Amino acid sequence: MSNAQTSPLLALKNSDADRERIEAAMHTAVETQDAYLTEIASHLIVAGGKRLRPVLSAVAAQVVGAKVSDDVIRGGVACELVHLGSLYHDDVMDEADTRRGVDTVNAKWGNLQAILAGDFLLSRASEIAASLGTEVAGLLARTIGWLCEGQIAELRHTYDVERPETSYYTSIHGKTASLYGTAARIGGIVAGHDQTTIDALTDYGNAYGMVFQIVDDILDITATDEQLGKPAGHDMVEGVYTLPVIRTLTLDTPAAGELTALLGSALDIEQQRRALAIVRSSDGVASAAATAQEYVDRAAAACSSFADTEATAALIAAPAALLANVAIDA
Ligand code: GRG
Repeated sequence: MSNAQTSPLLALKNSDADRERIEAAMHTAVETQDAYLTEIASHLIVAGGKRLRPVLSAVAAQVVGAKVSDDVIRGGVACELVHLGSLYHDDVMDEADTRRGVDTVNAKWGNLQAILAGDFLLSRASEIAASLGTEVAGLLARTIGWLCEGQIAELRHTYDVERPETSYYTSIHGKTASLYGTAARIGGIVAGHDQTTIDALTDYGNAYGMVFQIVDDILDITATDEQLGKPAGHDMVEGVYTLPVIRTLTLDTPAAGELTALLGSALDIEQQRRALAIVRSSDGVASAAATAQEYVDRAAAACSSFADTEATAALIAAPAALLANVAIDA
């Protein structure tokens, strides 16, 4: 299950045409003289994906009514290639078999191919960023570092029932939000917006990314196996304790005590069912959703100085639409 299938960012008047340009630029970006490498590097592009990062770059370019230039599209594509490269590496680390409804690159070709093709995607992203100037090149390089930092922050606390919230925020800022912040910022820089608008777009992208990841983490607990396309509670079983779980663990209730005793190591099937039932019925889910709402508000506040355009309205609506996927019984 994806939490952004019906995003207002995908409903702008010229959105379909821009997405066709994004598709074409994605394929061009990974072409090489080696058909084998091109096939591996294209694998997840062909498989699908929402292309939300380049879409965000394009919408960011339009907040003052600017046309979406080819360079804005290429800047967004650089971000999407970083996203893809990180997925190639992530699937190796997780030994994942499927993604976007197809075999992962590691499952189909092997770990070595997946690592190298992931590196190749980062290389093509860097080349595009360099062609857009030193500011964009430096920003993309820094963002790749943030993704690694986010992933490390997560690894450091796997199976840690005392994982601090600060670790969770550092992790999701690095692994998810920073690339949205960068996609929006690159859209603003390449479109030639003023510095105040560029900074506000960055704040917006970061806040959007925080909502995206918190909602994803809540859905991992609350959605059904069918909706998710994988067993619910997968993160918790893998030892990745996300915000709803961290919040449940810190409650002063017997169920929280039981959860603390259960977690901390691998779970058998019965323990998985019980742990999931505890988190689902606790206040931790609503409390995590309330935090997501704070980021929705932050994203809207970041848009307060933008002109009253269709693009601005879509930016304001998008994070709230993400959170609406989480139905909380009050
Ligand atoms: C090599 C750049 C690099 C990083 C290494 C592996 C790693 C460190 C970071 C990966 C972190 C990671 C998997 C973050 C989650 C990203 C995320 C939000 C995925 C879901 O994105 P969607 O919904 O997916 O946009 P689609 O399939 O639509 O693109």
